[in-house]
Amino acid sequence: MPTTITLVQGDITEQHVDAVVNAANSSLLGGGGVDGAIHRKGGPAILAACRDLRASHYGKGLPTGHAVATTAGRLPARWVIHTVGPVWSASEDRSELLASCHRESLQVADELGAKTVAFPAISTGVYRWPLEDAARIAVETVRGTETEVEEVRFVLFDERAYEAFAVQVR
Ligand code: AR6
Repeated sequence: MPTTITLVQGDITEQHVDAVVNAANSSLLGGGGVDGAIHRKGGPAILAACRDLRASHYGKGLPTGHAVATTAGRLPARWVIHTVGPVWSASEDRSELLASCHRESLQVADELGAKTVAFPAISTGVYRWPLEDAARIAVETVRGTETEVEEVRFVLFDERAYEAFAVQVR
């Protein structure tokens, strides 16, 4: 069955889904934006799990384009899938890394058995990726990925981001 793509304008920390994707950084130790919101609302269990992952697997940090799961702590979701988006560059094409975040997150979701997964607009905040381009890459990649995930829900914080994704999904 093909994955259904849905769009919501709102806060990803409030989504009742199996897994929420976090636009993390390679330290996995938290930050601002959606990362800060997830850690704040999910509570200290998420940071504790991230520290364990660093100690066991990612001493040098989680590489850009990769994804890894932890508990979702007190969030309504079961898991957080942390992925590290690329910082926007005008001189270098890093699209493949942004696509990889989406592909790898879906692969981790499949390993977990997650059927509903919420994504934020990865790299479009602190990492400055132009929204329209990020939306195109995100939607094309989800459409082009073989997965058992039944619903991918893009959760867009504001109307501009929502519109950028709506253009791709129509
Ligand atoms: N729900 C949904 N979307 C949100 C929320 C929320 N609660 N909060 C922000 N956004 P960003 P990045 C949107 O900066 O660009 C962190 O410090 C936001 O409007 O969170 O991948 C990390 O630790 C934007 O459209 O992530 C990294 O250091 C989108 O989420 C760095 O930022 C992504 O913005 C990652 O930067």
